[in-house]
Amino acid sequence: MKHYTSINDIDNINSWIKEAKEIKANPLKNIELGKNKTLGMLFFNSSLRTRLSTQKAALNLGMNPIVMNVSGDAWGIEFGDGTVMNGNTAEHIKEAAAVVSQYCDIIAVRAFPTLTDKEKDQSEQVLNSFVKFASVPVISMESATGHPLQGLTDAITVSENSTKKKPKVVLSWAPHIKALPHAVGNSFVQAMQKMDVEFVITNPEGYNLSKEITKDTPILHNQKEAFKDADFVYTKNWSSYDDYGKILNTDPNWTITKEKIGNAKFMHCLPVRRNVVVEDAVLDSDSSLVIEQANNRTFAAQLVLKKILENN
Ligand code: AN0
Ligand code: CP
Repeated sequence: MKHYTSINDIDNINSWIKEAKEIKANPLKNIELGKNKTLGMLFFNSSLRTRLSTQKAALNLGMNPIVMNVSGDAWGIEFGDGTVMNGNTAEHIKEAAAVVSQYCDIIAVRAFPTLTDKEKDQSEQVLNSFVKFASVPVISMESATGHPLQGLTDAITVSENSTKKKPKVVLSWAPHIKALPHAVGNSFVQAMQKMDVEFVITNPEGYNLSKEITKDTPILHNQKEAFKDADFVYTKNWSSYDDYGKILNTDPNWTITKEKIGNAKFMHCLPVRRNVVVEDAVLDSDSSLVIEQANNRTFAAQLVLKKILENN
């Protein structure tokens, strides 16, 4: 594996989960592996978990992380080919990626979708331009259509907390006041499709994720029916995919409550809006895995960095 930009880059999810658990049990075992190697982390968008856990993962491997908020702090980057650059962008990705590649052994990028231009978002222009023009491996820290570090984390967390051979996992849409990306939902779907779980998705009409992602996974528009006998309820808001980037529904009947999920474990990637997406009683209960889930971000990132360091 040269780059890690999608859940599709995971060749064997069970062996990856096993290795991540070994890293979690002994996080400093490979402290020499990344000695004198630099991880460059470029953020086009906000972050708390990804920014800190990925640095922590690099430090656990003996790497030196360097971090930049690209939006605002760097020159505006042009991604268009052949553009006459007399507008707001001052530097082309061809130079920017080549330059950063000289300072860094691995480049990690966070670049959210526009949610207004479906074609542009589907083309993953920012992430793919780094892959194309950087001379070193590239890691996605959430791109327009995927959040593979989160999806790997979620697979690890489900595996750690399973008491059954084949647990029932439900991905439920929940309301939100802002139009959010599909990336977390997409990567979670792809991760669960690789695992030995009974997996269903529930969302209102008009909110189906891309068919190219959901494939044959059942989609129920009745949340109550979907939650029946669930062992894990993973919640995330996303904007409409078909009516691209639009908010069609903020129905509070979709908010996650203790009553609805019963004994199921609750998962969310965070950040989460309390009492909009999920009520306090769920987050403040023993059923919530969200803090441990965020902890596992470090070990997922560390596994990905380790594999790239070993293979390049
Ligand atoms: C982002 C999203 O929904 O993709 C990041 C989640 C990790 N969330 C928000 O913008 C609130
Ligand atoms: N879950 C997640 O990626 O969180 P941040 O946006 O804070 O990095």
